[in-house]
Amino acid sequence: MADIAKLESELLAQIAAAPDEAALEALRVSALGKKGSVSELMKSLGTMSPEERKTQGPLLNGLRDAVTGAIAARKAALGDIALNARLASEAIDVSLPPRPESQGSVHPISQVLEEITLIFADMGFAVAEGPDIEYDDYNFTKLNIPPDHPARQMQDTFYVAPQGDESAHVLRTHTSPVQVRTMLNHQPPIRIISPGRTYRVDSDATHSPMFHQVEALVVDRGIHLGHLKWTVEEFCKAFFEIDTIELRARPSFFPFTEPSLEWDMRCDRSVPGQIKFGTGKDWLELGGSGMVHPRVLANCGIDPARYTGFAFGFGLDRMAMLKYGIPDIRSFFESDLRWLRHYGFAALDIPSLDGGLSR
Ligand code: FA5
Repeated sequence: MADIAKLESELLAQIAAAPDEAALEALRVSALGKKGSVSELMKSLGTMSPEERKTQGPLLNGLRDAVTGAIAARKAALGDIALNARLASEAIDVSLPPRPESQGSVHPISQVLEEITLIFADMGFAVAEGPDIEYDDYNFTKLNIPPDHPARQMQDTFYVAPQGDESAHVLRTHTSPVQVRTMLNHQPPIRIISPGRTYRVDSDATHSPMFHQVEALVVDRGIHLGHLKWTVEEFCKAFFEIDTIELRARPSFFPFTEPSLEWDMRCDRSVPGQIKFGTGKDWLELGGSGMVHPRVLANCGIDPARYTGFAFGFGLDRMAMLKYGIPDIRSFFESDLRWLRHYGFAALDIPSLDGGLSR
């Protein structure tokens, strides 16, 4: 018994003093391995008389458990020590000035987002936001797309695991659920844009599984299609930085707007690799829009007998591609520094309506 207690205290002292994981592993093998000191003692149980086994068995089991527990505790402590040492050695002082040889630049998506926000702020729009992981109810049902409705197939959806409550969630397939969030929380007048990330099961040169949209929503008394047309027109003139543009509205279908329209802008693509706006015989697709469906207003607590509204949703990445001549949407998200140096914007050149959006 004295031997067991002595062995235990020796082993526990060695374990506590083990300087690293390799030394700890060597100790584990020498105590608990096939031929380890503790294992050998455990084997001797088989040669003992039943009486001896009754007294020695619990003592030996206690020894084995104490050594196993001490090794696990030391292993966790050594892991913490290693992590803290790594955190200390890799610490970055974010208050240091930038190195002159590594100049950062603004990503074209951030630039375009800044430009669009500025244009709409000038027209009196506030910016509203919503989460990337959205209620299925807000992404679809409240927007007049009930479960099992074929319109759900218009957008290939990433469904996500339950988020700890009863509600079904998705990665939002468009920025339109921000309309729902805004209307549920505010009565008209409403005038918002909501730029942000959106997700669909989609990937090629003009489609990305993660992309950006900007949504606009206006709800008030007497809002009509003329307001929608004027807003799209003014926005396009400011964004593409040209005074004359020609827009074309095509009838379309979205379950959450009635009537629904898609907008095209006149352009000239006769010179390969170039695009000129406001002239030419080609048309460029901008995005979808329409008058907010009365059922959507009612679903969100707004009286459709008193109020009407318009909404539109444009692809922000596509607008950046058009404005800055970027041929492939996937390159936005490849984190290639050479690409960013070519297409990026100087960090301190903040866009302004009078100083130039894209200087
Ligand atoms: C919508 O998402 C509607 N929520 C737009 C809307 C808002 C209509 C308000 C009416 C009222 P659509 O699925 O057409 O519509 O997408 C809008 C734009 O997002 C497209 O014109 C396109 O520019 C962009 N887009 C769609 N899928 C992708 C993708 N996978 N990658 C990049 N851009 C995409």
